[in-house]
Amino acid sequence: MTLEINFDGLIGPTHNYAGLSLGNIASHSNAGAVSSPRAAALQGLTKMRTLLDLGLTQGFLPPPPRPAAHVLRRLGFKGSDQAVLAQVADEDLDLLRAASSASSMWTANAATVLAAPDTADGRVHLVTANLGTMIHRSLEADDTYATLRRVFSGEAFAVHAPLPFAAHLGDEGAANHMRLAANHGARGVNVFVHGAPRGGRFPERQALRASQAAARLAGVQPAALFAMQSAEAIKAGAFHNDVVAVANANVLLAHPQAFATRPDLLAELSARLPGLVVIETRDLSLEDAVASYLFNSQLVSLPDGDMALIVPVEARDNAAAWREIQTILAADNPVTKVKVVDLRQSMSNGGGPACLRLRVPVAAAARDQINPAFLLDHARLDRLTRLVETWWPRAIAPSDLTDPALWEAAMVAHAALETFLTAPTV
Ligand code: SUG
Repeated sequence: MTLEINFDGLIGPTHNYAGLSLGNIASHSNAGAVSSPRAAALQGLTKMRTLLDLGLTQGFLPPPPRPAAHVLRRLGFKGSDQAVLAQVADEDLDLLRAASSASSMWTANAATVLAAPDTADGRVHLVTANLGTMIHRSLEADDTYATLRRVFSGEAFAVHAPLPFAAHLGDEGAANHMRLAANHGARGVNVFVHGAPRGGRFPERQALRASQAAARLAGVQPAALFAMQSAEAIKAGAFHNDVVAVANANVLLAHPQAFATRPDLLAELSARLPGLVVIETRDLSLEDAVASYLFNSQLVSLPDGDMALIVPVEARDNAAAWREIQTILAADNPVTKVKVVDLRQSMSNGGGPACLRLRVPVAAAARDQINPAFLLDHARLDRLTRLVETWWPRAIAPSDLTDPALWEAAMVAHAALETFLTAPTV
């Protein structure tokens, strides 16, 4: 029996609104606001609890140390962590902001995951994303690679290093990849969604060559499909495909303007996957899709075989999106349940339910090879919640990013988390 495990990013102690992501409307419009790392992390943990309560298996990935003094040292800054940070605060505030971002929380960008039935050697492949388009995100890649090797250390997994960093090889991981299959254990069709330099006002982050490399590294078979994002979707603020489409097992939920190559893609998918269910919204503008994050819902298979949509409160509060959700629930398809989750802290930086999780499909033997420190049950979730309540800062204003007291508080929080990870599991 193959299960899909959702690994959510634990939101880190420096979560803040620095407006770092061009083309991400929420990040842009909340630039300079006061964040609450503690509330953000608790909202994320409550989402994880919702999934556990639905009977699903839940894991998490820890945030890398931020501010990232260890990365700044590679740029020539010297001395203790505090000395490095003080020097960067003085010389290059933008660099300090990039090094303070807690953006690793959006683990849909951590790696592209290729399921064991679809790979040449029958292992689960994780290709760490280089996130090369945005400086603050690119600083995550090496730490993410180390974390993935720590979590998925068994031979059932192949964890690949990030692709070389180059504008032509931008790779944003699972946010631009969809797997469609009769079920999680069956051989599937892998769809890689990419952009291209088309002269639009926003960057197109995923390069076709990067997607091709991920498919090649894992030996994806049968041949993967490559689909171009529509320029209109990117222009409306869909900086990743998972802002306008989500797939689970044999169901594809998408905005009709998600793909530049929609007719070809849908025809090819239907030919390859008998039993494919395509749900497209009927009356939702791209603007409402981006504002509500309806397509950034998690679409999950429940133990009883039905599917649930885990939607952000913004999708409930957007009249057009909520109507579409009711239509989906009433129609003849596997989606029978909706759960509404409050992720406002993450949403204000453009991260919805699906951004916060990396899906890893595993058969029982592979499941046993996952480092148990990164799997959660209710007791461990309670412990993690208490840890966040104790150590995570309550608020970060933009000016706090240069405050040594914040750096110290973040280091203490990271150390407490490391103790949690290395303490015997309960
Ligand atoms: O890369 N936001 C992230 C949001 C990523 C969402 N992930 C998926 N769609 N899968 C990004 O744009 C904002 C950080 C800031 O502005 O401080 C940010 O990086």
